[in-house]
Amino acid sequence: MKCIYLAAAIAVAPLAIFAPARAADAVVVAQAEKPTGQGTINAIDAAGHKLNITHGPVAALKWPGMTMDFGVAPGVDLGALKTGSKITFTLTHGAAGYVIDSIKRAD
Ligand SMILES: [Cu+2]
Repeated sequence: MKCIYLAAAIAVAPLAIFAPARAADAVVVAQAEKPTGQGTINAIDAAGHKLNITHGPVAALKWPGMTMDFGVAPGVDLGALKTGSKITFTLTHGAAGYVIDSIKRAD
């Protein structure tokens, strides 16, 4: 049995050497594929920097479509948005769950 384990260790070793480079690649891919959703703004809470959105499915997160409140990252300008605006948005995971970190008007 011992020689089988040894053979397995030798076979795995080269993969371990390349693992750090692959992990770095994976991070870049994850950033390029941020969860993206499309929806319609129901309400804008400018003071709280929040939006209520009815959004379609977010495939990357396996979310169904729903109506919900989202916090919006401080750098995102809500001034160009109106109730009823159709938007495409990306999400990033913050301390308190997912927040919108970019918004594009789709109408
Ligand atoms: Cu939702």
